Amino acid sequence: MREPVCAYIAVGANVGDARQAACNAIAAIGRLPGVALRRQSSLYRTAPLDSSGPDYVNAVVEVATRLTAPELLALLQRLETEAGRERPYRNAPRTLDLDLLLYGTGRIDSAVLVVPHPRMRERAFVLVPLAEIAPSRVSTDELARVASQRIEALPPASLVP
Ligand code: A4P
Ligand code: MG
Repeated sequence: MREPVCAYIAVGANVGDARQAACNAIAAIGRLPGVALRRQSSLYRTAPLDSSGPDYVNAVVEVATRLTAPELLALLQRLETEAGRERPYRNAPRTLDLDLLLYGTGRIDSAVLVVPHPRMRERAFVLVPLAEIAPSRVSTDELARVASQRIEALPPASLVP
């Protein structure tokens, strides 16, 4: 059987109850066959970047998986659809966006999957939560380059009245 691979997934939502959608998505990722949830970042409130609508809720999770990257992407896309995701146009506001950021040390460049995610290093909403759970994967220079993008950690749900 294939050895498990460490992968990182970005979770984003900005339509409806985005916080609940992100929490539900993280729980659902942990239930996927062939996927074990290893770490999850805090939830962050972030300003839309190249996108419209309300603030996003973003997070990053680390998983160990025996799935191939295309198999994992297919299951993530199924979770997006189950969460009511519609795709009227690129970067439209979304109930749930699940992007595969890193898959081991693998590099993939196919028509349907590019890994590492090509825009992840430009985005505070990816780099800040990734640095929280995998500090060795993000440099301080990279964090400095996105420091002007608005992002704030949300308090744990149990502290919200
Ligand atoms: N695809 C290729 N590589 C990947 C990958 N590594 N992970 C393909 C996931 N999908 C990948 O994605 C379009 C196609 O990309 C998929 O069919 C898949 O085969 P999509 O999710 O259907 O469409 P999208 O969301 O419009 O594109 P994408 O690439 O996810 O958008 P971005 O560039 O990730 O931007 N601002 C804040 N604050 N927070 C956000 O979360 N998200 C975006 C989405 C823009 N602004 C944001 C946020
Ligand atoms: Mg996406």
